[in-house]
Amino acid sequence: MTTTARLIAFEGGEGAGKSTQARLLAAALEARGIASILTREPGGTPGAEAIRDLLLHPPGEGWGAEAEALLFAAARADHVARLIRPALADGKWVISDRFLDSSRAYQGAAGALGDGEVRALHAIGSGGLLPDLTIVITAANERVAARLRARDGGASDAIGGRGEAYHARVEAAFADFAAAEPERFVMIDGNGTIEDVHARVLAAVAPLC
Ligand code: Z5A
Repeated sequence: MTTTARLIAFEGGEGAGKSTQARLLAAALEARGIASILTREPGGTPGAEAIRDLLLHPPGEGWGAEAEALLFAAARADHVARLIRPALADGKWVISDRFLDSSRAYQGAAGALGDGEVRALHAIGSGGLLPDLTIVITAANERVAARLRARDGGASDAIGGRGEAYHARVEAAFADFAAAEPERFVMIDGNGTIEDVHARVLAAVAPLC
């Protein structure tokens, strides 16, 4: 099937179900004959995956707020230039598990940088590329905690391991972004079964197909 190439980003807090739903959406598009690639941030290219490791398992005393934001922007610049833009130019849909709005939420709203600074880094690094649709998945804290306990057994990385207040600011930031730009964002209820949530995602994406 011929459709306009689209960039779709999944966003939300840790364990909300983004990776699961990104995978299911890519498979559903393929089943309809829509060529798509599934990717993630930080990561998606060899260089960006190497930066991911530096970010999630920092050497030494860890990164300062500015260095962390620059590393996320650098990983995204490589990802956009080497994978996302070529795929879009090829007519493919790109489904990204996290993108710019994670930097706006984690390094901007919950961290030490302002939204203007995060967007300025994105303008320099990635030409300001924005998703056609950003799907924010939210789920009740206790459900998410149970999912993460079952999957990770309490282990976390440098960012997932930050305090509750930090993660609450991230959640609030995604809701604020969605309220400010309703044409680019959709909030999806991530409670219920994986299939329930997938059906909500398909309904949100249908107008773009
Ligand atoms: N970060 C940043 O600070 N700035 C940036 O610019 C970017 C990222 C791009 C990346 O870590 C970290 O980097 C992240 C933000 C920061 N840290 N935090 N927090 P990551 O990629 O390793 O982690 P994540 O993005 O938070 O993903 P995650 O922990 O894998 O969560 P998820 O993708 O939302 O969930 P999932 O893997 O789909 O599901 C989690 C488990 O729940 C799994 O076992 C599923 O089978 C299960 N699951 C999913 N959905 C359901 C439902 N509906 N019912 C029952 N069980 C379910």
